Amino acid sequence: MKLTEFAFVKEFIAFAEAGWQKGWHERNGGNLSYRVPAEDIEACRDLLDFSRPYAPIGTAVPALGGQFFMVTGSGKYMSNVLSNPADTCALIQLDEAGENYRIVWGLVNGGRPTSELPTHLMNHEVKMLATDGAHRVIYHCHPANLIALTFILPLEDEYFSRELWEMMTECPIIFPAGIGVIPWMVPGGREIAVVTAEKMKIYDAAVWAHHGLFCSGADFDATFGLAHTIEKSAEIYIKVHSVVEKKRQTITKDDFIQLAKDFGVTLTEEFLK
Ligand code: 2HA
Ligand code: ZN
Repeated sequence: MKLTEFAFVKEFIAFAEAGWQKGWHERNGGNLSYRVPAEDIEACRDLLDFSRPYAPIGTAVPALGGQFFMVTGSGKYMSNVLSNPADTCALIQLDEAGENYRIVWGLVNGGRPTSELPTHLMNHEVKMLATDGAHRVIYHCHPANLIALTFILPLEDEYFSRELWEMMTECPIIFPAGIGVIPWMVPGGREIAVVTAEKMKIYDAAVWAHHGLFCSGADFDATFGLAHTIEKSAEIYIKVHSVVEKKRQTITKDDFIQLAKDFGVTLTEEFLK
């Protein structure tokens, strides 16, 4: 059996292709990572090569020490994952300290894991601890409508959360905590990773102003679904405000309270002003 025949790798590849089809991954934009369960690693261990050297992650994620992650490669195109996963993706293992990684499969023509590896791993650490190990997927994409909103709305969690909730009735059920907003920062390093991980302690999604979106989820479907919902909601905002300056009617605070009650979700109260 080849690694690409394992269910988790097939799902990873299908996810990358779906994101590409959505138009969220121009050129080498965006990246994806999956914290692989220990039993899957046991099942594919014979296919892994543990001879490659360790390299620094650029940050420390001690709670993730020893774990394995499927990641897209730095500079690789999401559009090529389906046709050539072994060239575009890697399975990496962290050392026990969670400070270095080594490639155990993939990137067969050279290269490194995603340039956003510090943010991916710091988000994985935060979400693993916050969800008792449930969350395993971290996804970064460049969806146009959400990025457009970062030029229009105040860069505050409250504005983004409330406006996105208002655009589609099921949004507050899908992201009841809301969404975090991070001002423009240089991507690719530890600094943006630290700020993003702080937001991910509270939310399952964070927007990087004028750049894109990060989402976390328990599985591939939930994570893709969250990104899709947020971007669709942003698209509705753009459509509405392309026609009128001000909404004629909307979902009200009382509507949100009723919705939360009936669906058994807790909405972040300060966003309901
Ligand atoms: O090019 O999206 O944020 C990959 C990225 C970096
Ligand atoms: Zn990006």
